[in-house]
Amino acid sequence: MIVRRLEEIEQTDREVKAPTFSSRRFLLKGDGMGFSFHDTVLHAGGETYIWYKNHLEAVYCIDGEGELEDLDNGEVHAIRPGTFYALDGHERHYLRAFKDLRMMCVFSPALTGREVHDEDGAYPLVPDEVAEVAEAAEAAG
Ligand code: 9YT
Repeated sequence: MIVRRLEEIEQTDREVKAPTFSSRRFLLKGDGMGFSFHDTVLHAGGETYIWYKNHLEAVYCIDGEGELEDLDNGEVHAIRPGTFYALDGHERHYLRAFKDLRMMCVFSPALTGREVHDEDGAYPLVPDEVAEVAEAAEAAG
């Protein structure tokens, strides 16, 4: 069993600080669960462009206020505590925080912990995941 507390993660390499958000990674690939789990705070006033073309992400808001703009269909969704969304179609989107947004995020495949958003707003895959995704795509035809 894995038991961790936020204060043990803050200010360690499990806390990744980006210009518009801070991501505290409770579970990473090395923990062997098959997904990663993050407590992410998007800072008030920030706008983040995201396109997770290599990962699936599910997100649950527990605090704050903001919006999600789906750039694939132009829809804008308010985000408030209790809002959940899942990027099951690798949708390109903007996240805007009007107040600090606290989001619980699950990624599959798991992040290794080294990733930072690239110029496309994505997290790159690590080499063995590139092979796994290629195999899955081949199997799906
Ligand atoms: C929903 C969200 O906060 N996305 C950006 C950051 C990502 N969740 C992460 O790396 O924790």
